[in-house]
Amino acid sequence: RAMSALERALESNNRLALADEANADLWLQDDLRDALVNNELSIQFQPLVDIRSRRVTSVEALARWRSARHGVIAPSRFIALAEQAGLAPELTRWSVNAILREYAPLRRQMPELRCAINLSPKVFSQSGIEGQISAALAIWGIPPESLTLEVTETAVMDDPELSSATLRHLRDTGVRVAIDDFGQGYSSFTYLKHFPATELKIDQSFVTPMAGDPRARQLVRSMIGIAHHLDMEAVAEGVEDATTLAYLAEMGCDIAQGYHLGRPMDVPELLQRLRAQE
Ligand code: G
Ligand code: MN
Repeated sequence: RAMSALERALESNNRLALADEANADLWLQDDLRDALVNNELSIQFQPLVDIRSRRVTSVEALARWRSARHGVIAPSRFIALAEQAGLAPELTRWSVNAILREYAPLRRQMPELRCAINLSPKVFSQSGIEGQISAALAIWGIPPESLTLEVTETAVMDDPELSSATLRHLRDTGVRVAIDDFGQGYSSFTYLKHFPATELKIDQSFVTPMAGDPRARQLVRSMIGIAHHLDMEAVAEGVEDATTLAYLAEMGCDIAQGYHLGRPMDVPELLQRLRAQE
């Protein structure tokens, strides 16, 4: 921190810079490095519900960083920080293992419950990601069919050839692949032609306003059609009320996720929820 203040001081007119004014992101990156080593990140699970049977069929693992110094930091923020700091590989390694460690005992109680993990877009330029995931599955005794990897369109568009080759290899081992936040950001239908995904997750910006917005509904209906015509399951993210869930059921959407069905929760709370459904 002193070094970064010195650097800025040398470039400033008055030759003065205070360390506590130094780039806040650099501090955060430092603390994130420590957080990874000290296990300060925790995992929560959000249920995904089969719309027809109303049963929880899968959970999405979401990382949480509660920092003693900075409070709760959203995943979108610390994942971006990790990428800037070149920590994406460490974060991926940490989260894959931390998630599977908590998921393994859950799966032993409920063998048909699947688990979804979000992959950072940077992961595809990292060598050995396939081996890393297969090794982690073997260590925790989890069959590849129980794991879904969620990747955003943007991740795919960064390097369509590399990412689809990597995902194809993983898909061949039985791992499932979901296109996350579909419809958000820039996308192209070209990649959908060859992309080995098993499910399409419709971005919450279309789903959340459905109850009061006919155009949002028509877009969601169309996206469900795209999913089904390409032999993918349609998943709606950000379902916040019963009206939306009823629309989705009528449209033939397969899976729903959102605050109306369950917020991200820790394992004891999730177990309670799963027992209640039994
Ligand atoms: O990008 P991805 O879809 O993986 O991000 C999931 C994020 O969306 C999580 O941070 C989760 O807490 C949040 N989320 C989940 N369900 C809802 C919901 O119903 N409404 C809103 N606003 N956010 C949600
Ligand atoms: Mn996701």
